[in-house]
Order: sequence, then structure tokens, then C-alpha cells
Amino acid sequence: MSDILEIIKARDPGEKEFHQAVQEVVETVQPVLDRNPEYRHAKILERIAEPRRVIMFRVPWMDDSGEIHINRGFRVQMNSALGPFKGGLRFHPSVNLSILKFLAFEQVFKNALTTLSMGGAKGGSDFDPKGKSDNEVMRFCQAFMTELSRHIGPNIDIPAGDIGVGAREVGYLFGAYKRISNEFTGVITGKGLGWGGSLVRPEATGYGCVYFAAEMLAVQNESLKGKTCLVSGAGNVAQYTVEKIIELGGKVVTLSDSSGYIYDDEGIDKDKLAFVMRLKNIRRGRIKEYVDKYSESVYTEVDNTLDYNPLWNHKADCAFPSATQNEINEKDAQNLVNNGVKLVGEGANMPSTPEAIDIFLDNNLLYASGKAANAGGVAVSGLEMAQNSMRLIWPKEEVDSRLRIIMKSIHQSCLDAAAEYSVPGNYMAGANIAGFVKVVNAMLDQGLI
Ligand code: NDP
Ligand code: 2IT
Repeated sequence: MSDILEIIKARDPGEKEFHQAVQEVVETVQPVLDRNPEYRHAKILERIAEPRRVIMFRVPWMDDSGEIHINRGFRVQMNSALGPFKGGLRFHPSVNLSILKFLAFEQVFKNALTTLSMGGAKGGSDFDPKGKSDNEVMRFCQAFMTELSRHIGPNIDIPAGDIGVGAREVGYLFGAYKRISNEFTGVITGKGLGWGGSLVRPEATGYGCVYFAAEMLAVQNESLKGKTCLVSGAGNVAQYTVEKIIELGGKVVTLSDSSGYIYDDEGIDKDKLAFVMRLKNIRRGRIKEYVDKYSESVYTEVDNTLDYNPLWNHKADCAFPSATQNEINEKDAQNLVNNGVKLVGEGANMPSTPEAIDIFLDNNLLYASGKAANAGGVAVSGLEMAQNSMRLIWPKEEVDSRLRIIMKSIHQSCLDAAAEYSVPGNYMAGANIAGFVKVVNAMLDQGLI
């Protein structure tokens, strides 16, 4: 184990997701450090793996029956070498410091890859919006922002959505910030289209991930047309991944939530996707209801006694994990390979365990890791910031075309960096190296800070 990992594990022993994210980067950037001894001398790994600042706070709020609840709020401001801190907020009961530090760490390199001027951060709370009324969610968001507002700003730190934080939550958070600060600014991205949001931001992560997959396939003289795809999740990223795959002629046969998954052999078409969007975004129901409506499909409940996820055990060409971290383990990866899957595009952040990644690489899959594949979301957040600064709104075609150009450029940066450091075709190593070099050079230019 390298020195830096020993230091981190000794200092924060319980943070296994954070260790996992750091380990992947440390391992893949070794050739960069070997070629540039000044990075080691500057203790760049030690600096890059320590957050600039971590904010943790109490969030007291009252439910509709008058009972008081106390949640914990966080913001991890990891690195601002390239621009103001930038990254999403996650509201989910599993949220803890380890998960937010891993997400903030990955965000730094992802944001660097976008070519836009953004540092990296992540935040959120162990609050669970599921089953809460709109008023309860609003009161929680107002309580959360009462503290968070002291630490963010349009030139300091610009949050956005992530798991459990969608259009509704962003609206309440923005309203609370505006009331406290008495300013209407672009302090958060993913805003409503009528009040400062960018067209294509809701679609951006899913579309971007599919654009990246299409780029990888194009290098092999292939396309998504006629390809069968497995998609996990049923939230923002999954929905727009499905929409774009359908548009490019592919067929999606699965979707999931934390209770189970559906398999539709005939494929999820536009009408079925519209049903899922209404189910998830408006009615806030469970994916199980898909089977009541489309009886040719099959629902399988999560079974925690299994050591694999049956969603990844169907014949397919491509897989797009779009739910959460570590949702593909070693066995799932082997099942994907055995079922003929040749491409994995990570819409989610760190959805594959290190053992799963080894299997993808050993079997020469086209494997696009999250930092590259899902960077389209934060990229269009960056475009939203640009539009807010100009007080202009770009048309849909313009934002979509910029998103395509950015995904194309990330794809090329990954290939170039991988080739330069003798791991040709390894998109994961290429993404880590390209992001790392950009951030550390900026850090060195800015002195010992
Ligand atoms: P949403 O909240 O819209 O959807 C999340 C989906 O994943 C839901 O279907 C949810 O099911 C499922 N899910 C969440 N946690 C778990 C879990 N622990 N086990 C099983 N299923 C789970 O979030 P997003 O679509 O925005 O985010 C999905 C992934 O994409 C995350 O990893 C996020 O970090 C990443 N991402 C998101 C971006 C964005 O712009 N939104 C940008 C880049 C990456 P249920 O409803 O049952 O909880
Ligand atoms: O993980 C991510 O990149 C996001 N959740 C989006 C962050 C953003 O600032 O748009």
C-alpha cells in the first residue's frame, strides 16, 4: 500500500468509500508521479486527498404532525484549484462523511475533465425525502439552507442535485437561500427553466453518458443501433439514459429502484418511459407498478440473501449502472461478461467495485468510469452558471451541442492520456490521469495553499 493510503486509513479509519475512491486514483496516477518527481516533492497526493474544508451541522425540522426531527447536514469543499467549489447535494438515509468525501474527491477530477472552470465539492444529508409530504420536504430544505447559506455563494460554492435532490428540492433550497441573502444569483444549478435554469440540465447526465458510449463504440466502427441495454435506477440519470438510447436505436430492457427491478423483454419504448417519468417524478411511486401496467414485463424484488444482483444477469450488449455506488460487484461483473456485455457506461458515481473493474479490464470491455461518463450533468451545470452570469438563456440546440462537444472532448482526453502513459484504451486510467494532471498543475501554479 502506498504511503498516502496508509496515512488516510490511519487518519480516517471508518471511511471505506473514500479510501476506495482515493485508492483507484492513486494507483492509476503512479506513472504520472514517476515521470514528474516535482509532484511528489510538493506532496501533491497528500494535499489533493485532504478536503479544503468540511462543514457538518445540525438540521432541526418539524414534521406535519408537529414532531421534531434532527438530521445531519454536510458540505465537503474538496478542491478549488480550477474554480469555485461545485457539486451536488444528496439526501438519502445512507449519507455519511465517507460517502460525501468520496463523491467530492471524484467531483474534483470529473469537473476538471469538463474543460470548464469548476472546483469540486459534495454535500447533503441523511434526510430521506421518500414518504415525506411536500411541506415536510420544504421545511427540511429551509432548515438545511439556513446553515448551508453561510458557506456557499455564486463565486464560492455552487451546489446542485444528486440522489434525492431533484427539481422540487432545488426550488425550495434556492428560495430559502434567496430569502436569507436577499439576492437572486446563480448560487445553485438545476433550477427551474422559468427562473434561471438551463435547458437540457435535467437530461444532461443521462444524455452525456450515452454520447460517451456512442463515442467509444464509434472508435470500434459500431453504434448503439440494435444494441440491448441494461439500465439500473429509475431516477434522473436512468430516465434520460433510456430516452437517449431509444433515440439512437438501442433497446433498454431493465430499470430498478431500491426495492427491485423490472425486466421488459419487448423493450421500454417512449410511451413506457413517459409512464416511468410520471410514476417516479410526479406520483413518486415504486418501479413495481410498471408490471401492473405492462403485463409482459417481470418484477423481481431485491433479495439480500443473494451475493449478486439478478438485474446484471441478462443477455445484453451494454450496461448503464445509474443508481448508486458499488451496485456492481465481482460476481455481477462476471455475469455481465458471461451474458455478452461489451460496454459499461457509468451514469452513477463509483457503481463498480474495484474487483468488478478488474474483470471489465481483464475482458477488454469498453469501460467508461463515472468521472468521465457522467460528467455531462456537471458540465451543463457549468453552462447554467455561464448563462446566469450573462443573464441570458441559450436555446436547447445550443446547450445540447455544447454538451456533445464536451463529451467528445472528454472521450478524446481519456484516450490521449491513456496512450501517453502506456495504458492505451483504458478509459478509467485515462480519465484519472487527465483530470489529475490538470488539477495538480493548477495547484502548483498557485503555491502552497
Ligand atoms: P435519483 O434520486 O433521481 O434516482 C436514484 C435512483 O437510484 C432511484 O431509482 C433510487 O431508488 C436508486 N437508488 C438510490 N440509492 C439506492 C441504493 N442505495 N440502492 C438501490 N437503489 C438506489 O438520483 P440520480 O438519478 O440523480 O442519481 C443516480 C446516480 O447518478 C447517483 O450515483 C448520482 O451520484 C449519479 N449522478 C447524478 C448526476 C445528476 O446530475 N443527477 C450527475 C452525475 C452522477 P429509490 O427511489 O428506491 O431510492
Ligand atoms: O455527481 C455529479 O456530478 C452531480 N450530482 C452533478 C453536480 C452538479 O453540480 O451539477
